[in-house]
Amino acid sequence: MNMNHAVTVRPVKPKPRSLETLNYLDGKYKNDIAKDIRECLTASQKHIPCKYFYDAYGSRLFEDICRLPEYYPTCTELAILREIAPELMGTFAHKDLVELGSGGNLKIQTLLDAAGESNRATLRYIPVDISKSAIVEAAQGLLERYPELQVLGVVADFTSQLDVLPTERPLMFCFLGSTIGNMEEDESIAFLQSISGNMKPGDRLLVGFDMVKSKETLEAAYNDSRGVTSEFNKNVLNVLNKELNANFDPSHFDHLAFFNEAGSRIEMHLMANRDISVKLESIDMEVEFKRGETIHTENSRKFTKKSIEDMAARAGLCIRNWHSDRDGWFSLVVMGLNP
Ligand code: SAH
Ligand code: AVI
Repeated sequence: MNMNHAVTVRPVKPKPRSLETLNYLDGKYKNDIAKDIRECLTASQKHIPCKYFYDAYGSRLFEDICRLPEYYPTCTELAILREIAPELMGTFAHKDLVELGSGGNLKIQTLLDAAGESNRATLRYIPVDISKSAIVEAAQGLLERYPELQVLGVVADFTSQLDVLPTERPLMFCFLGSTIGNMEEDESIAFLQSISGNMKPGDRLLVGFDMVKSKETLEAAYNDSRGVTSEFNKNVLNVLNKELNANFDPSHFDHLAFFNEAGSRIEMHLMANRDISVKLESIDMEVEFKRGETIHTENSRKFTKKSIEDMAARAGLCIRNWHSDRDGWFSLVVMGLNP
């Protein structure tokens, strides 16, 4: 061998795998929002489905909410996740990790770190979200951090399109952040049933639940002093302006968030601060608001151990493991199919 031509071999960092995305929302989103808003703004209590919060700006605002000192759910859930991640992920290989309503990538990083590089190289992470920008931004960050990871981003509505998900490999579904609390009770049971319809024996579902606690703590989390939650709430009007060619002026509405004890839920509303008339040109609609009238924009249900057990039973799922913080503010529950 001619040593003059010897080549120094250096370990090569694997090239980040590219992100594969499947978009099942093109076309559907426009039709859904037109139909939903026509119905919801003509109801006696005007309302807007909370999935419409999450355009690119709304997704970023939610990330800002997660960093607020008053918004305890994120840091409380993360602390529990850090504790249980080694047990959940230590042997997680050759499986799919499906995250419904994935948003940013902070929480999933905790699980992926615990999986370790050799497991990570065999698993596939499948984030599912209505917000394409959230999926792309989060996945790009993950691929930088874990070049060995395979990511399949799915842009879809998880309330109606779960059947598009691959199910051939063993699965763990994650539904974190207490997003389940943004559904009505019956809706959440139907949703859990549709997940269990995609599960095989041995598959798992990890769900985050925000628990009932003092009214003061709850209301502070949705009325932060920096006004980020207010901006998030009002942004839904910008979404309607953009998607339906409407002319809402968000400054004509005030943010309102309070704990409805009887319903065990935080309610968010937008309250008209004057008499208003709004045109939504794309759906040929005009809507009047009296001063003081509200648009109900979100419910965020708060749970007890009993309400969670009842829900799992009604959905035909069994609870395998239960994890909470010391104060009982948040619970992470591992569910499986009934034996
Ligand atoms: N899981 C993350 C984000 C929670 S925010 C966390 O725990 O911090 C709720 C997420 O669900 C947002 O990213 C939003 O875009 C998504 N989402 C809301 N409704 C949805 C729907 N119907 N289908 C798919 N994604 C939805
Ligand atoms: C995504 N979801 C669980 C949040 C919640 O707390 O209900 C959305 C949110 N709304 C206001 N602040 C945060």
